[in-house]
Amino acid sequence: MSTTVTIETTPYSDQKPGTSGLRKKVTVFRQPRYLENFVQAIFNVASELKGQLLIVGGDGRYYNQQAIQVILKIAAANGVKQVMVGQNGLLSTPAVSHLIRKNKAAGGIILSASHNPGGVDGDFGIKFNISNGGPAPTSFTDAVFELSKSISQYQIIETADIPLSEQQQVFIADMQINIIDPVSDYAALMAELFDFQKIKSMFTGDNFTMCFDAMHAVTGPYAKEIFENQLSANSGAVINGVPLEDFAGGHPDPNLAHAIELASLLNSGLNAPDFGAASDGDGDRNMILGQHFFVNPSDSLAIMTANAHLLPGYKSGISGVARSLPTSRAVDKVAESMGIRCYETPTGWKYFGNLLDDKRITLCGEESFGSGSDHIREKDGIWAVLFWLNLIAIKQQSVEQIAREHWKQYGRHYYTRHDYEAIDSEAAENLIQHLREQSATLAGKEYAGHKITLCDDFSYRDPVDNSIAEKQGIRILFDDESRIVYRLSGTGTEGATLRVYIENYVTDTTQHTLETQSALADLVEISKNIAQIKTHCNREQADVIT
Ligand code: G16
Repeated sequence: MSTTVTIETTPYSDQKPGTSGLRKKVTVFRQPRYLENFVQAIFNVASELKGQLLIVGGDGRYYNQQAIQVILKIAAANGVKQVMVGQNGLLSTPAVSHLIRKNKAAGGIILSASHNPGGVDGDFGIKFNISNGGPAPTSFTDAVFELSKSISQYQIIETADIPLSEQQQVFIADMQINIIDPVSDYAALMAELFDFQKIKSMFTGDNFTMCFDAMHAVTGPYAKEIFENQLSANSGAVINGVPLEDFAGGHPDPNLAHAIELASLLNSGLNAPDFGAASDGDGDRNMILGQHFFVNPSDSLAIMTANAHLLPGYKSGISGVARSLPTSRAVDKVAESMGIRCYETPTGWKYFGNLLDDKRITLCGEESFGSGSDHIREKDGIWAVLFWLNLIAIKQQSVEQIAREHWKQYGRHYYTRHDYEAIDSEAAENLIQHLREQSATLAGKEYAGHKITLCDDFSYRDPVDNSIAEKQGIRILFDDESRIVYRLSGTGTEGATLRVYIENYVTDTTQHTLETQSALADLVEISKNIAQIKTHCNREQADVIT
């Protein structure tokens, strides 16, 4: 017989969620009552969960299954009526978002630290999604943080762990738990949005080949079912497809620095696959590659916007688009020519939720390898891959041809992000503060022929609920449509990460074949000078350049 017990606890002071939930080292999460405190704080704030359905799953990283057991027992003690859990504790972030919406759940808890490394000494994370399927807004995460600082007890049902390896129905006290296939509902949604028959014919009839790198993270089972089983892609189309607790020691971040096996395959000459893609730990990010060709995520959003009407799920057109502040302004050019609204939001998918719910936008995306649409309320890695596959099948063009034609029509935004990682937090804050202080006086100044027209600290008023987000990044606009943005990452777990985003807009097609870093070299130097990066952070060069 299982009974609810109340456990006395002491609060922690560091449970402030960042850009996307609470992310910390596993060793931090494993401190006594650390996870329990945070989960109880979620249930206290999300009182709507009582008597309702909750979705729970994660990216399979170390501590995923242990955390799910704790969440189930606390959920039962807090009056949740029913929980859906992915088999083996696995659910991608987009799949959770879809399951919340499809089953009218009151919310979902996702265990993931996204693209951060996993394992005993790696990172872990937890975030709450609300009933629209999207990440909880800042007002919610602020309330959880406030509560976590004074929490004195939590409720839990002390009972044996629930086996998660079989699809079955079990109970903890009165709470029903359904352990479900993580893939099938999500795959069915994808088949509604895209022309699976057309993509399949490309694989079976045209000898088209692809390689998808699941990076030993959550998308392996999704990719195998959708690409290999349903779309008959070439055998071996999915690599690193078995989810592992430590991602085989890798960094499940779909970019050229971390998806090295995939990148070298696509650059391997005559036998290279026609199309390459990768996703991250929890399956919401994507990287798109052609043979010897990288699609910048900001360009990907612009190309999707320009072509969405060709795809079944979007044939009635799109209402508008949104991008985060640091995402390049390539999509703005498309929106302008289509006569639709383009919103600029702070970094974080949560800011797109209201715009999607209000039907102001259909597509949205971020420079951080994220794109998505109104089909769910999270960014979606496999969705982006299917979007590109469907587009290639329709246009019968290579990835590179599609991108180059796009640049010809709309101009090219050369774009790069320079990350200075694990710098001293105080030094990073000082650098930003220094920029803020300078901002009023920078307009009008000229650096190597680029004249500054505007410098400010970006703030955003949500047009739907009028909430305001301030201090979201320093942006510097130049008169030739080039731009530099500075902000501190909200997802790291060590010190601070300064991100510097640099772009330049070029309409002359004869200048569209330059190597990105050389095309932006002068602006990179300007970005170092204006922010005095060496003085503040003692760094000559960025640690990661994407
Ligand atoms: C999260 C957010 C994204 C954001 C990204 C980068 O992605 O969901 O909206 O763009 O972090 O954030 P930052 O620059 O603050 O590190 P993910 O995939 O980590 O959940």
